[in-house]
Amino acid sequence: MTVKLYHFPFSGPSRGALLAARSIGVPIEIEIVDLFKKEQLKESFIKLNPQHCIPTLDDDGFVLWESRAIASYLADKFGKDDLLYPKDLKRRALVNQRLYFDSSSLYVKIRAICFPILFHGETEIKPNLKDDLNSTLAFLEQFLSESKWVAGDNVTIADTSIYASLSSILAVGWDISKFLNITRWVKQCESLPGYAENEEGAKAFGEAVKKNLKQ
Ligand SMILES: N[C@@H](CCC(=O)N[C@@H](CS)C(=O)NCC(=O)O)C(=O)O
Repeated sequence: MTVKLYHFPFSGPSRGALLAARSIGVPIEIEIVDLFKKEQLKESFIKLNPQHCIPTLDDDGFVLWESRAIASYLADKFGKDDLLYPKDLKRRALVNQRLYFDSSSLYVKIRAICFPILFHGETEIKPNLKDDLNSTLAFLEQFLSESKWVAGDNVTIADTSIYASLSSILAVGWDISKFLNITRWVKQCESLPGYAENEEGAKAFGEAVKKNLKQ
């Protein structure tokens, strides 16, 4: 039985889970849950995931949500080796730290900028939110000044998660030119399996945000 992912390409977390799955190489059956049509509130979906968020994974009846938990599970279960999600205690802890950095800081700052513009009629990015994101990006810049990828010398699920988040704001046109290591890493991420698929969703997201921004 294939693994099923309830997915919406607009969503950074959803793309993060899928980008991880593409690097892992596990075949995925995708079912689109259109958040604009509120399909996540259908009874059948709420039965599956009472928190009604995407991404949601269904692996032969084992249902899991939270994009980074999905990426970790898939890497542990289907990874050909442990490069993407190391078994070594300290290397794994570093990947986890970067994953938590994404979920509790980077993605949160990006969402704080984009959601009011997408859904609440804002037409400008507030300067404090801009500074907030750039301060967080400065930490990412520091991580990347110490290693080729965000958690060491090879790609891990921290890269796929963080790249899926960052690509959303890059598609809005965020200037990262002063972050030389992030710029280098973003270029490296073009080699990730599923990169084009992620870009497509990020682009749609970016266009929707830009459409509501005052020129
Ligand atoms: N921390 C979660 C965030 C998931 C999330 O917020 N998903 C949003 C789309 S970006 C969603 O499904 N919203 C619809 C809802 O909650 O009803 C993850 O990483 O998976």
